[in-house]
Amino acid sequence: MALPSPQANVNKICLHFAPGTRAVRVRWLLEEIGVPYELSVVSLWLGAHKRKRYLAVHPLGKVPALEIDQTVVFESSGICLYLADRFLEADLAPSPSERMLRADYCTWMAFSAGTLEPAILEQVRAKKASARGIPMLGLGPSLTPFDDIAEYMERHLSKRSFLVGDKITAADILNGSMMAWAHDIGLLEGRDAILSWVASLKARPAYSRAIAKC
Ligand SMILES: N[C@@H](CCC(=O)N[C@@H](CS)C(=O)NCC(=O)O)C(=O)O
Repeated sequence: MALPSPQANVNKICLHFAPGTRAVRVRWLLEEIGVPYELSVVSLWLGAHKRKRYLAVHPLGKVPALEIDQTVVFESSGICLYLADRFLEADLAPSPSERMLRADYCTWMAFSAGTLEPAILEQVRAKKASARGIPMLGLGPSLTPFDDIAEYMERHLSKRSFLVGDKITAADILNGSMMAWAHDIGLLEGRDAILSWVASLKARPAYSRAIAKC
């Protein structure tokens, strides 16, 4: 049976974009998929990404963000994961039933944001600093300040018990394990919603088993 083309059954897709940023990877993927989309150029130069109108799309005021299927996806790797699964017919992701390929694919999808990107940013900072003959630069705009993240997550968790839907997902485990560290070093004072989420995660028997002595 022929698979439907990527154009079939698609509501409006809008990519919030700025040239030369992480938004390029999402535009590239959309182009590979071949699905029609609208480009909304956000001027970082003019600070449009920190205006109220755009903050309603991306709560941290960053690009990219993708409006699709009556919702918004942000984080470039999250958007790429979503799109590749959403348009499986474009054949840019192994299907979940192709277990071995999918395992490799998950590794590489997370590798990009978790391992490759920070290592490259580090090199960029070092190169810029040495070109200017100054000590290593601060992370600046390449790193989102922890307080901005905590404020956003506090708002998010004040309306729900878990990050996604109404039951625990792997997203709670990934982000919750980081926030447990943040808690340990005293970064969560006054963040009641995050604190109660972390406490509920730490109360899970599986968490106790995960941190058991071995
Ligand atoms: N981890 C995020 C990072 C997003 C990000 O920091 N985007 C930059 C452009 S590459 C941005 O919008 N910077 C403006 C700012 O943070 O004020 C992603 O991959 O989408």
